[in-house]
Amino acid sequence: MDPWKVIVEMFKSQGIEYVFGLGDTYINMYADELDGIEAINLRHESSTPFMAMAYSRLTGNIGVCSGAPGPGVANLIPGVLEAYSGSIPMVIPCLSASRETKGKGEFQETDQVKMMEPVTKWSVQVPSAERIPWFLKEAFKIAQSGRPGPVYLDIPADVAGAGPLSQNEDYDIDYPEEFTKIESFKPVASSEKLREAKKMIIKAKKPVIVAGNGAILSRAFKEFTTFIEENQIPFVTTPGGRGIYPENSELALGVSGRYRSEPARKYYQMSDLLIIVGSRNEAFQTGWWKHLPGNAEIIQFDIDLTQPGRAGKAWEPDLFLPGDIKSNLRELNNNFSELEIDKDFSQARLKIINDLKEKYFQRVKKDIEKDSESLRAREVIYKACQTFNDNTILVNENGGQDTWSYSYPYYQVKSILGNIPVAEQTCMGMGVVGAIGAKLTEPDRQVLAICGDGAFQMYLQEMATACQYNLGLTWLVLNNDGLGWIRSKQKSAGLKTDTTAYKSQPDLTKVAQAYGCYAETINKKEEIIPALESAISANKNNIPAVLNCRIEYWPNMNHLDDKLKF
Ligand SMILES: Cc1ncc(C[n+]2csc(CCOP(=O)(O)OP(=O)(O)O)c2C)c(N)n1
Ligand SMILES: [Mg+2]
Repeated sequence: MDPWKVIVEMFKSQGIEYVFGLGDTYINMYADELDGIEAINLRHESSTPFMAMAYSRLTGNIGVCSGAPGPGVANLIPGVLEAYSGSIPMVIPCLSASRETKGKGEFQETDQVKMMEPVTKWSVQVPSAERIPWFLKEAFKIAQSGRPGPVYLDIPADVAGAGPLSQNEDYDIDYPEEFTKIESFKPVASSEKLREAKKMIIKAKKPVIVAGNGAILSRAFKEFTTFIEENQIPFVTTPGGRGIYPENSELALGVSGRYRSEPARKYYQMSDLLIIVGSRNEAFQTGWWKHLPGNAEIIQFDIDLTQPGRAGKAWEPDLFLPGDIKSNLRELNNNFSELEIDKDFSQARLKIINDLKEKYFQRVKKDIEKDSESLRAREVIYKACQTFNDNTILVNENGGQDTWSYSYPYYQVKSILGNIPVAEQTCMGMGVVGAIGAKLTEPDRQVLAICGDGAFQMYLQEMATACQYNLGLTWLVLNNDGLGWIRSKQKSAGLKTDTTAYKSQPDLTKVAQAYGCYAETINKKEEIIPALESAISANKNNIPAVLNCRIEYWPNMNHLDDKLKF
């Protein structure tokens, strides 16, 4: 069997359904008709890791992307960096220049392994065709074990049987017949530690859970549900943890850290136990490590043994539960039934959060109903959340506009896996392109990407991909004619110049129509809901939609009002 066929067969053995790339080299996964696995051709290599990330988040499976030798591989870097920071299991097999002619001025020769090293868990060159199965098997293990992440496999042309001088003798290799799905290792904490955790939980009067991306990565949906419902513990999530449990539920308080809203801030600050489930306590999650409630003890669940205390001494957990989050929560739920929660405590804390939420929700409603001359981002997002159904997948993008799509209750993620966030590197384009990957993976769910005009224009060529594959998703473009987030930073730093305004801006509605999307401009509040409904109808007919929302110009972060004061 030729090496690429072996690679494709091995992907199939892992249940991988798609590979994302560009069909531009004469020997790779895209050159042949693939049987049982689909090669999705995008318009730019930089988009391919974002598609793979969305696929992986929604399925829990390995994402696969690739680029052509030299510049094609270089174009993968931003997205692979994003996947590395988001702990997304990915395998990236790419062709490289033949070793037979190394150093002689071989076409597109460059050190691709070194390029990928800082942004992957493992970056390695495959030395011979017959070792391909071994390297792929290792890649599957490494990508999924411990804290997951991307693996880069460099396959020189001579190894792939395409060297300019000779065909490699080992070109015809055997497919390992016995090859089956590789499961990642799921270690569990000791039962003493789990018992201690349960004791701390029942003793606490105002515990709060902070659920992060790690909870999603371990697919702990069922176990998390049982855990919070049986123990009646309110929860916040990091952006990465959104979609672990519905936010339109009694115990939800929205997003933590930079984006938290008033009820979350107030309850969190009075809490006596933080239960951190799969979060690295990064700057955004912790308000730059300032949000730690003075009287709280900390329990931290994480698969990665380097996490405890990583955010600083104050964040050193009182109890660290190493291991797979799903398995640890399952053990905690199934054992220690003699340690019962105190119903008086749980009722008291529910009353606190219900009161906080009720007051805050009334303010939000008034804010939304307020008359305004200009179109406000928060109002568009609030109405989008009401108009799209509860099972919608919200895909976030980086930029000032995300202030509102992360803000509870302006947008509430109402379903399990109802959100694809950008990872901690917040690479612009992740959301714009990730949304296409989401719709491809989940064709029966509505997909809504909320993005700025800056991020949208970085990747708008992928509208063609969405049209080509008949993917009915909606991009809600919050268009403020420039890089609003940077603008606000420049203004608050007292800079006199504004280098962020787009003084020449195409009509994004016409651009989208030219690509084949349904598109509409929204200028006024009355236009919001009819436009959203038209987009949803277009999506039902497998037509992607772009809503070009001409939102107010905001020169500084005052548009956040008191909601985000820490
Ligand atoms: C690839 C990349 N380049 C630059 C940045 C820095 N950055 C963060 S937000 C932003 C502006 C985003 O503009 P837009 O998408 O229009 O959203 P807005 O802030 O206007 O709401 C920039 C340049 C980034 N996060 N990613
Ligand atoms: Mg903008």
